[in-house]
Amino acid sequence: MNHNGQLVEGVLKGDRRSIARTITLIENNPSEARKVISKLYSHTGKAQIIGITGPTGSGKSTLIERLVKELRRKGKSVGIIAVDPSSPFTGGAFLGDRIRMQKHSIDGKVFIRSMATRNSSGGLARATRDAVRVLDASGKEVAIVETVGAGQSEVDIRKIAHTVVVVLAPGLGDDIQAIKAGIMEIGDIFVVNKADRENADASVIDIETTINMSWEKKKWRPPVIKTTAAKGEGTTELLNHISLHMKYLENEGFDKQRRQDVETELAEAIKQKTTDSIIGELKRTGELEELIGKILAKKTDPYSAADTLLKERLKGFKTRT
Ligand SMILES: Nc1nc2c(ncn2[C@@H]2O[C@H](COP(=O)(O)OP(=O)(O)O)[C@@H](O)[C@H]2O)c(=O)[nH]1
Ligand SMILES: [Mg+2]
Repeated sequence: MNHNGQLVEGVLKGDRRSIARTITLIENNPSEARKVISKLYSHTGKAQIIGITGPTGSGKSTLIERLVKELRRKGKSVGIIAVDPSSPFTGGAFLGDRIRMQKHSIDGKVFIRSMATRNSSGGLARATRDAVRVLDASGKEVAIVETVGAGQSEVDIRKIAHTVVVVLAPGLGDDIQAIKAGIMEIGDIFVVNKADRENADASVIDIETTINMSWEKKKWRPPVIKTTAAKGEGTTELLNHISLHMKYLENEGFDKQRRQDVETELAEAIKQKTTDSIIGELKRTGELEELIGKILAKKTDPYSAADTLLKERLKGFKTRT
């Protein structure tokens, strides 16, 4: 069996080293990783995927630690992917997360992994989605993805998670206003963490008011839950609401959403593949250099050059690009 085959077998057995290596492959060698993901794909779709997002410092990691504890108590296996674009491997927050989470990783039913921004333009989003698939295929019943919210991350957590939990904290002041603009549409559940602070109730009312303005009747109405993650308070209620949301999804337009996601992903894969092969060939033949020269000399322009190139190579496709 080749190396990829061993990885696939290992992941399917839930072997943590294979899971870790596959995620490393996803980060470092996307084209090789695609082969592994292709083999794992039919084994995915079973895990419940929860996105935890919100500004740095609101208590996401602390909350996740509590959720994991409760899920473990219920006997569920859990995988966690922490995406933190601001802190790669030297970041304090990352180390803090790691040390706190370590308690759980001793337990064989919990897998924790952090991912950092490496290659831009969709790279991290794709890597995160595929990493979640690895956890799913490995048999983790719940996969939790931690991301920094509101336009600060290129990862669109809505496209990855079944349920998106937005974690805010009182006392973020004006930040809350700015954050709310981008974050209100993405939350299925809102959490006001650090409820031990005095202005927690004001934050809850504030968020409730905002939800009431945008919420369309008959649709899921995002609940607002107070938690004190530091003490483990409110986490049971949060888990209950996550389950309720999952039930809601099972009854409502869930499939339609997934169709849309698959279409987007397929389109992305086609784009990637065609771009890679066309650019690759142009580089090999030296045509790319030649074209760049012509564009620089104003003999042609990037649009016309692309049109001419594609006309030849995409014969048979009727749609104009
Ligand atoms: N007072 C208070 N502090 C908390 C609570 N939850 C987390 N914190 C603290 O807030 C800081 C940021 O927490 P962290 O989980 O790393 O936030 P993240 O950046 O959103 O992942 C840490 O110092 C936590 O100990 C809470 O419920 N109450
Ligand atoms: Mg964190």
